[in-house]
Amino acid sequence: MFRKIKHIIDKGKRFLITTHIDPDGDAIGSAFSMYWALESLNKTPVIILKDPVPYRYEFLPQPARIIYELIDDRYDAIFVLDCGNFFRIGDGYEKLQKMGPIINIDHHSTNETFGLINIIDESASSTAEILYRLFKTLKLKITYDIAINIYTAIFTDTGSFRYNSTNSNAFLICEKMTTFGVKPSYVSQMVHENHPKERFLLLGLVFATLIMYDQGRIAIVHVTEKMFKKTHTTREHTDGFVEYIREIKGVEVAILAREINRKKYKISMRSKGTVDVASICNLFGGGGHKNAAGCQIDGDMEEVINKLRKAFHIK
Ligand SMILES: [Mn+2]
Repeated sequence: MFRKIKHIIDKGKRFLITTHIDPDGDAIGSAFSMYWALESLNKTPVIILKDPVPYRYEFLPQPARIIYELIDDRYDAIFVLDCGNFFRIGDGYEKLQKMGPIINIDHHSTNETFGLINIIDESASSTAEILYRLFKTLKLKITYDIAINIYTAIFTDTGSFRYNSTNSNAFLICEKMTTFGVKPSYVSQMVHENHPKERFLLLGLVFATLIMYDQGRIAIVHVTEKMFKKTHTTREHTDGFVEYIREIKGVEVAILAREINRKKYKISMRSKGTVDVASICNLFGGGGHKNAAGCQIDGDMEEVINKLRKAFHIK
């Protein structure tokens, strides 16, 4: 598979790179490292994003060619990275099929294999880990710009080397990236200690909504449009909230419900390992990993909680 991709890259010139909406560190780090990798091979990569780069990842070397609106065009290949469902690319995703062969690289167990080439490795800590293996096949010279993006993608997708997804490759690759000049303390500070104070005002409001079920094994918090308005924040400021909830003693599943409108919530679930939250989210048409998954549920907060209780068989 990697050889096939190498052949396509060798032959081609123009490449499009994309990832999922609401991009996280692996989405951004994978897309950016792919960009810098292709650039170093004298190719012309373009990144299409449907959301702005979250403030947490603005410290990463920013590619010059990022577009936010899809323009009808032809590419020698389209790399779709870290994206389990084709629609998760965002508005206009169907158009991509006609714009070039799709190369789908991902580590979500629920990946829909929508590409012409699909490289799906559930055992990988992150999509960036798979990309690093690809870069080795390409015999690429790793630059600092590539290295810091790979490091940050692995660092964030393993929850700073704390989650189940933390495997030996995560450490091996990150150690290797430090030899190209990546400073772990710098990445950690940029990712974890660089928030605007408004985020913490929002956090206070969100934590106050905490309810616990099933003898404290399931914890739910929610965030509303009103809370965003009051604290001058947006949904990107909730990044990491659900992970805090999981830190509560005895909690097996942490849930953050974000109001999309009065009748719809976006659900983020995190598990400490015993409960497979991807299968729960699948019941609602979502997906993800065993320990981290998401979906959307229709209804007001009360209805959403009732649906969740039913899904978890809580009386
Ligand atoms: Mn990922």
